[in-house]
Amino acid sequence: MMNYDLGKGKYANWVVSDVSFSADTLGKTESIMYLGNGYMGLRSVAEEPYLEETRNLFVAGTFNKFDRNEVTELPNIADITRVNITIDGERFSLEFGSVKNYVKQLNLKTAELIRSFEWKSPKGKELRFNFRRFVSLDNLHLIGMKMEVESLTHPVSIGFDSGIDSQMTNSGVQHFHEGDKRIFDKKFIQLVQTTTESKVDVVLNTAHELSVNGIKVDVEPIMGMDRRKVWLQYSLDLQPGDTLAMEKLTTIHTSRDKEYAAQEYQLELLREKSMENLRTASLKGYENVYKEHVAAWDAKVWNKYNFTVNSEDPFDALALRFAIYHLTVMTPAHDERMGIGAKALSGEGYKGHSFWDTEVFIIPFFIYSNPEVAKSLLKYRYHGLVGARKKAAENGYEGTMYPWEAAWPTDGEVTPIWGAVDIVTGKQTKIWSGFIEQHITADIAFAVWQYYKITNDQEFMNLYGYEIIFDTASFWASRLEWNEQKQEYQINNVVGPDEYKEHVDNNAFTNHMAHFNISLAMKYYEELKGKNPEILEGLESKLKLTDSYKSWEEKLEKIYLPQPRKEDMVIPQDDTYLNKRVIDLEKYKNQSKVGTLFNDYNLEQVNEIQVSKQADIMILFLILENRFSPEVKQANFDYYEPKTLHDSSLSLSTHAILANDLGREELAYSLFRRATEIDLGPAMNSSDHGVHAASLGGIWQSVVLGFGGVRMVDGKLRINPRLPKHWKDLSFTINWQGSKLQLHMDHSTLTITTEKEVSLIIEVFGQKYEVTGETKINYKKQNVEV
Ligand code: IFM
Repeated sequence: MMNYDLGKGKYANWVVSDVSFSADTLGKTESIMYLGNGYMGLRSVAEEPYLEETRNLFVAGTFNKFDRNEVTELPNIADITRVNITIDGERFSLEFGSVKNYVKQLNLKTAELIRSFEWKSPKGKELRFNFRRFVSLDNLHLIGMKMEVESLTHPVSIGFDSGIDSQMTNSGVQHFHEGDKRIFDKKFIQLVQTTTESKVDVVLNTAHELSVNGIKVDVEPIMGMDRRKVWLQYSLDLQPGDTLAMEKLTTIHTSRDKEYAAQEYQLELLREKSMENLRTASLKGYENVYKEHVAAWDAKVWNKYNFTVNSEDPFDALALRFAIYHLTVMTPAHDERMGIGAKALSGEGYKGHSFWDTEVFIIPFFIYSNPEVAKSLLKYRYHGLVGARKKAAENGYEGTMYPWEAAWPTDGEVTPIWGAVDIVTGKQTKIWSGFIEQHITADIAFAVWQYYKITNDQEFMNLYGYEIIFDTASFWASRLEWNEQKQEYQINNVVGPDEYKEHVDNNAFTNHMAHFNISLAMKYYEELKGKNPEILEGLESKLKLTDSYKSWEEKLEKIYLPQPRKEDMVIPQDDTYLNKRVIDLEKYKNQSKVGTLFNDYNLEQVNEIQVSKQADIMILFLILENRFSPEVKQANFDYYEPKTLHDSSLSLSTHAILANDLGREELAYSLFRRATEIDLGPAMNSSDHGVHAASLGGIWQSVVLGFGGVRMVDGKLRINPRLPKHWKDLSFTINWQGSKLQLHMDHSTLTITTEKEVSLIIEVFGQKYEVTGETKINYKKQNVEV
């Protein structure tokens, strides 16, 4: 059972806890409490094994394709977390004996996993266990684990074996060749494994330190080796009151590590280097490397972003911290060749692939809070031009057609073709997104534009940004279909953001975004022609820009952009949506688990009903907000919100922001709360395959773009705060065009503090202000965006 208020004193609202052990619902805390640093992600599985556990360790970017019928995925690296413990020769497990005071918790501030309880063995011997674990943010290759066992009532003999186990699979798929295993000096263990197709070498090293009552003990271990496994077995006796402490430090390095992109790689050297890293960490000792990790979290995360949410309900602050924790651990900020997985690095779900989730839901956090990381994520898409151009060519288009799901940048499209069972035919449902969910190409161009406008990073644009925007525009120009009868360009046979509508014509989101993409390319082409023609010359041979421009110019004004209907201002989501059957959705709107519609209908039938899986037009209203009037937003929110089941985790936060913009404060807050509960809520199975990365970005968006009202509109900063009634105030730091702004807002005053000598213009509820130093603005809230 989850609990969110166990953190006390300086850790108040920093601790996520599970206070009762259940061997049947392990997935929840394994996922939401997973540890990571962007280089790797370690699921928070118990040390002792359970049948229903999912023991995962992923290293970003190490993709491997098992065979030609599968798509590439992040392989499950060897496990170092399992410890087989015996007490007087009997296996320790919480499924035997009895347990008291069980608490498993993630401290978000220190990024530490702690599990503690008292256990009475079936023979009546009582022991106290305390496990700690961290994945270092200071040394990206390092994992620390500590186990303390105190004998409470009897003399006991405790035994455990622990090492490196590469018998791991991804749901049965073994991605590795077995490599060398070795134990040095009966202490330092090394195991090498190599992926079967991509040939990535992974080297793991581990070592243990034992102490009793704080005094180091040298216990001679028994060495063990088996197929894909190497370990040390220790045993020792404890008297009542004695505490055994075992500290285990592990390092992981791979041939994918960034330095080997630029320098020669040799496995032997990697083995030495990774072992050296472990020896250095071991010399420092567990507590010291842990302290360095905590200091890194303070410096790189908490003190940098400076968030405070002052709410009558402390959960709100915890939920935002939880989101920021996850946004940090999911992001491979160290390597621009890697993107963010839709399930982060927390589970096998979506195979570690990146979707539009990054550009539309996650990148805004980094653009405003840590632009260097946003740049790295956009460079990942720049490197992905290779795969995206391949996809365009394979489909008969020009330019850059980004894959719906992306893995290694050169891979191109990696969306699997077959998915869940069709409840009518019993066959697998075809996943059309990889073929026809195409809006991602414009979403990426949009993200580049947003990054540029918020950071002013001209160098990025010159080197990468313009090329992405031009070449994506060329894709759209070649993708448009001329309708002779209507004398307009259309985009037919797509899946829009709402994935319950397949093979639709003129999805409003897709058409508007394509139009935006082409008009942006034209604007920059014209701007560069005047100001910086060398950039255009540089791109001319690669992109045939002169011809492209002609085609953009010829087509732009003739693109069909779905418009509000006269009678009720509703914009058709696509050509047929508004003519489909309307059914009573109450039962599905009130569901406690997503996707219950599929208990009654298959996807083909859902396609014929006015029901949406997720926000579609509402995202358009959020990201291209000044294309639509407040009245149109209102009318469409009223029409589509009741038809949107929020069966995708990418939905609630967008509707929360729109509801808040429209002055529906209570609805906005309740949608926000539901968004926070996607991973944090009481449902014990919803995160089994991993956390919902986009939704975590959405939580930040709801707070900063929604309640905080921070938006970039046409390159200008607008701040229209609308805090929930029970929030006293909100503060955080953002970056705006190269300088840091500290924002503090309550229900009537917005305080902006700029860096020294910085002066800028911002708009607050329709009024322009020049701000410099500390500026207080008393504002009067308006309900609908002006
Ligand atoms: O990108 C999303 C999509 O919008 C809905 N299905 C899940 C994908 C990955 O999160």
